[in-house]
Amino acid sequence: MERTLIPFSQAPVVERVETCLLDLPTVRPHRLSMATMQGQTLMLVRVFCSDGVVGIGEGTTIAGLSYGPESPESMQSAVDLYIAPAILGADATRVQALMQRVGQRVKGNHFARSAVETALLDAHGKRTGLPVSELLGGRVRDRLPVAWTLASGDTARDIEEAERMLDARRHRVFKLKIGARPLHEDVAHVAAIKRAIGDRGAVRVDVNMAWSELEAAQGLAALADVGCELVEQPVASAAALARLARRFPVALMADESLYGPASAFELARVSGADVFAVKVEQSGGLYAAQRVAAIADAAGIGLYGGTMLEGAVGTAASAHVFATFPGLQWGTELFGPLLLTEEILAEPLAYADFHLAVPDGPGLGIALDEDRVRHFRRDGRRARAAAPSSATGG
Ligand code: MUC
Ligand code: MG
Repeated sequence: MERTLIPFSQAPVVERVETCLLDLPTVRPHRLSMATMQGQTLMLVRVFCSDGVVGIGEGTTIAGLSYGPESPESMQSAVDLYIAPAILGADATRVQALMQRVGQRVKGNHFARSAVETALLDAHGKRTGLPVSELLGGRVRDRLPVAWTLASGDTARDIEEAERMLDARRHRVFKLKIGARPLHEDVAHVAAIKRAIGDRGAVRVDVNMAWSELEAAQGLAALADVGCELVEQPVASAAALARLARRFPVALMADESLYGPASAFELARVSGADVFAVKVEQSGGLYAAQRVAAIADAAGIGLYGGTMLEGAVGTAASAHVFATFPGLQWGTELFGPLLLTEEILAEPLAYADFHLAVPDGPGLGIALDEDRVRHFRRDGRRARAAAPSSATGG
């Protein structure tokens, strides 16, 4: 059957791009080796197209500039000042071509670019009636196992939290954030939690690059002894990570060392990790995350679906991507929305029985609760209410 291509002049174009920052509280302070988070800031992007379709995307990082080179504010200005002008007026249906054009004009800025790519794919999915996972080649699973991060900073409180998650059948894989305390204290903390959980759950740790290579060698041996099954990014250097790999009976996972396909290729070339934590934003977008996964697959490296503690929009985008990975041997940690006290979707993402259901509606398959978004906008109602007496002062 012959198909008629839409003539270029009739293709919907990108008409307007809008951004805003949402400040949302977390359910408890979240302690990482480099910062303690009291809240999370989401940078939301909306892409308005001439056919009336609006796509949404999210750029989110951890603790301002503590985790990586982009902050919510830098993402917002990168989108407003550089990425939006590169796509305005262009065919909104050619998402890869649009992102190629963005890549020619905007170097780095992976998180900001990922947010816009998400919005374009959401729009195109809504336009065609297809979930983003299908635009990306098709999902191989409808639900994803979801780990939870224990990071209250207190061992007893973490154990109590893990017990609640197990009872509720929400999570049975626990990632512990360590690296801020002396090594022996961290190992005692991990040992106590593993002892309490026993065979009911798995324990992994994320050091967020806090250790020297020597500390890592000591730490990996001790952590393997207390039943920890995986250690994520213990050191900053990719070369040191490669030297540590397979010397200890514990899986070694790369996170911060992975920032797109080229770094994935280099790590795979030197057999630098057992597992890749694929993060959509860190990879540079949804397509780039799939390329990172393909490199891992080809190299026999296991896959894990990582998070930047995104809210619901970024989490849904990641879920669509991870649903397309042929192998997802280590599950995911797409729990970001559960760390926030506030819901911003009309219909929350569905977490049940240790899994997240991948939304199956068109695009990302989610809808924002616009009233709540207005409420939590940095320049919105809540911010105005908190401003000193100017509201009544005239
Ligand atoms: C990271 O480093 O992996 C993921 C879970 C969490 O608590 O922090 C993130 C970032
Ligand atoms: Mg990590």
